[in-house]
Amino acid sequence: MTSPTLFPVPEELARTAWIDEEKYESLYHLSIKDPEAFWGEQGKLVTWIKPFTKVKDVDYTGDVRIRWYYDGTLNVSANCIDRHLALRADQTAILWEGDDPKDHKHVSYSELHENVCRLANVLKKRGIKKGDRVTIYMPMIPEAAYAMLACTRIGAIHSVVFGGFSPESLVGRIQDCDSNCIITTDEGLRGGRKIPLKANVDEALTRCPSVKTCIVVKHTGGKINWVEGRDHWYHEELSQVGRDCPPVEMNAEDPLFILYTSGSTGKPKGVLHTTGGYLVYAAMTHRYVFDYHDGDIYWCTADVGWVTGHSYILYGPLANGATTVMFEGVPNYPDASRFWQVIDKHQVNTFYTAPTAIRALMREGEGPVKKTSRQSLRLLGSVGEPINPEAWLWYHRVVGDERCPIVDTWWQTETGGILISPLPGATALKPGSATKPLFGIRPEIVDANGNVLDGACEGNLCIADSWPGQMRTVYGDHKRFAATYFSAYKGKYFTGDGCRRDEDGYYWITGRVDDVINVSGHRLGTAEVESALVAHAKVAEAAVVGYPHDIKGQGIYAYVTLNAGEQPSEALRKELVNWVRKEIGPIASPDLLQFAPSLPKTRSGKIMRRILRKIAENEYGNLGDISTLADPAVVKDLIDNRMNRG
Ligand code: 6R9
Repeated sequence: MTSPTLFPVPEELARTAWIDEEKYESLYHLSIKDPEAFWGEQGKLVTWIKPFTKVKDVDYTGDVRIRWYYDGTLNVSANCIDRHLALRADQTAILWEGDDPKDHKHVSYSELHENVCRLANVLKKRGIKKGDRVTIYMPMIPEAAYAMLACTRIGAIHSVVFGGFSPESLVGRIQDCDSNCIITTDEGLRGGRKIPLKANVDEALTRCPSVKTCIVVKHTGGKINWVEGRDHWYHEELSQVGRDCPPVEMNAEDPLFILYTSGSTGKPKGVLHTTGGYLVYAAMTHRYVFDYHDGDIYWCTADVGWVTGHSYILYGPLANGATTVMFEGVPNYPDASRFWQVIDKHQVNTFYTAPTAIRALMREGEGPVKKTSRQSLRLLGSVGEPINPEAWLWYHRVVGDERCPIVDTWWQTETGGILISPLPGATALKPGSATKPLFGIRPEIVDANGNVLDGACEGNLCIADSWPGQMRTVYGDHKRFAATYFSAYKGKYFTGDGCRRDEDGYYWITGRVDDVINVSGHRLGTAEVESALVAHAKVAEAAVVGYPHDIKGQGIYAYVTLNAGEQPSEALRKELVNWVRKEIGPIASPDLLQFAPSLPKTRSGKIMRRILRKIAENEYGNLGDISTLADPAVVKDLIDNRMNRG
């Protein structure tokens, strides 16, 4: 394979960035040779109540134990707010841009402080204590950030559930962590459409008796149902408490938040992050990867319902005293120029988004981009899925006017922060490659037998040693944690991703190697979609696979076998797609749904997904070995009736 064009580090950045090439090499070397010394030093990025004397205690074998800075104490909200007040009380902490281009709001660090303290007092008044789980189900409004930070102030563990998830999904996430309080909003707004958040909560709570308190932010003013005694208006509650709330002293290893994410099984896992290591890692990576300097206006377009929103809208930027933009809307409302208009309006310097958004906007041509200035931009970022070189080049040339480096950041909910990414002042770029590991990160590429491969190679991506932002457990199921991540390759963290390393030591993520698919940058387990389908009364069996999709990266392809006596029809196809949408949420709606009289199985009854994937990809000429199939005739029917003929 010929090496693609290298995009060198812009000269000015090499001079001004926190990390240049030489520094990257020497610090990386040190971080691997002496992790205790390196991470001990980085630990100073946060303010400790009681400084740590112990840095690291990690064992990837047996039960798996991961502890960082574990005799130190701190408070996350004090680090994200209070410690900045002396210098930045009036600086904008959160720059909110509404769904409607007419709406925006600057929240200063002192306003953030007051709002967070008041809400923390409300939670205390409602009986929420350290260690309690608080579910947050909100749109992208500043109150979502207040809610998260208020939890951290009193030591409650937040579990943010993406506003696009259904009542059913909300129930699962509330019950799994037994949360006793939920914070929500009357309605969300996206692209001019209303999202009935409170109505979804009402539906979910009929099955969640653990939740005694529901705090409701008035956002659209839409009509909602009210349960006396359980529901409380946010604004009324806030006005009844004081603005003084001392931060609670937390151990570095006290839980900070749970975030549910999809895996290979039907039930999402509660990824648990803890206080000290997570914050150090979020702060360090935000500072170096985005080369964050005082005064920069930084915009990450993710939703706080995903880990990117946690680490790179909220915790990383605020720990660094940044101005972080929070956007309620969508890229194409009111039109396809919105992102670029917001960049001009707020003079954004750093812009961090997902490949799926870039591909969708690319389809609209250069016009909507070129009618804006974008002169304030200095750095672009990408996250969530592999970025194809075409989209990378367009992003670089059209959006960044060939002036702005692109940091393609690879990481996961489990990793807490970015692990593989260019540093803008240090790394020459190759379109489509996440380039090099960050400090302290030891990627290893292993073959199916667990042999570690050298030099240029391709295989499964593992990480050989821990870093402070790593998840600590699956909430309530430590066995599952050890089994999911540490059993495939002994003594290593297995990421679930495939990866290639080239002759220059650059990493190229090739996508998931397990039954997880990535739809528009959102992670979904195929098993989750299958469980939703078989829950429908007319469905006997279902198999779900991903297939290449121009905009979404991967689309969802479902094969459905109906119960005896049921007839396939267009109406039923629609009904099933809507059913999944209702069971999980819009992001899980199958793009293509094929009725299959039966599924290809081995004689022992295992569905042969490899074959289903090939047919979904329209690559049916190359099915490989099908001699183990119980009934080869099944395959012919699947091919004849395939849905993807593109
Ligand atoms: C942060 C986030 C994690 C999965 C991950 C991988 C894919 C994320 C990527 C990328 C290639 C990148 N992924 N960033 N693949 N290049 N820059 O997205 O977390 O939602 O847990 O997804 O996303 O497959 O394993 P999460």
